[in-house]
Amino acid sequence: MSLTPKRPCPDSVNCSMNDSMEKRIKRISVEGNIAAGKSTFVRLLEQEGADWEVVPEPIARWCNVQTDTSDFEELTTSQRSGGNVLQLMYEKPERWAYTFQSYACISRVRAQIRSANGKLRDAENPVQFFERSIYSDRYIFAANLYENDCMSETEWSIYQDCHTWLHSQFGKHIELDGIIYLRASPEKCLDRLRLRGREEEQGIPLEYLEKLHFKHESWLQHKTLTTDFEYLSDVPVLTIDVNEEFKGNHLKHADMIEKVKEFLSTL
Ligand code: UDP
Ligand code: DCM
Ligand code: MG
Repeated sequence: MSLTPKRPCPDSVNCSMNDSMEKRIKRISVEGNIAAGKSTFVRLLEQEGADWEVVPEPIARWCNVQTDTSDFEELTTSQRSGGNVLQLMYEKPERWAYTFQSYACISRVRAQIRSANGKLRDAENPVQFFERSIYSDRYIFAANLYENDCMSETEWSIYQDCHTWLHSQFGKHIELDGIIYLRASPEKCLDRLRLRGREEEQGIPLEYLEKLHFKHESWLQHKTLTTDFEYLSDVPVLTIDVNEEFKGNHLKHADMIEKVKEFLSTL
């Protein structure tokens, strides 16, 4: 058993007065292609017990952009309805990719930081599971859009600069101890994407999922992707094949939970 924590305990956000007990939250990101099954999987984890907390991707915000509710006191219901920046991005990526990716990253940081709160205070072995991370935002999605000419050089430079700054400010609250990679073929993801039927995504072609798949593979399988965040290359990865159905299969659920527990015990 290692006596040196891989990630130093940051401060009061995650370490209460029990610092002396070296009680700290482990943070695990659940990564995977669009519609691989991440949300389904984290819902299973959430049911596992009081020591485990889940931070879902703030997709609702992306489909209905809102400012603080107090800003809308004078507005009617229809005026309050926010824009759907996910839809805008898929309809016209060269116009909206930068806007979407900036907002996706900021809203994710906000959700993940807000979550470091009371629920886990009394947990013996507190774990937070994030649905994706700011690393996949940048190195999978934003990079892919830039490489496919949906962001200009200037937009890409600004995005990277802001991302690096966000990490320098909030990194200590959202840095990862482990990654769970839900691995599925692009074809399987396309099936599930259609099954889920999120309207904004129905025009996504297989080719787009293939590009994202190869990026996930080079990051988490082949480990050939380099990032600006040195610690990331040493973060352990648990890969779970999700090509086979697991939703509603209790035997499979138990098996997956067991794998996660085993993985956590090594961190
Ligand atoms: N799904 C399924 N079988 C599985 C896992 C997922 O049919 O074993 C379905 C799930 O109900 C949803 C779609 O696949 O309709 C995408 O799953 P999810 O939203 O969990 O994927 P994510 O995009 O979060 O990775
Ligand atoms: N998404 C994106 N860029 C990001 C993060 C997410 O384009 N940085 C998109 C991909 C999906 C949706 O948002 O359309 C997230 O849903 P899912 O959980 O299905 O991957
Ligand atoms: Mg999801």
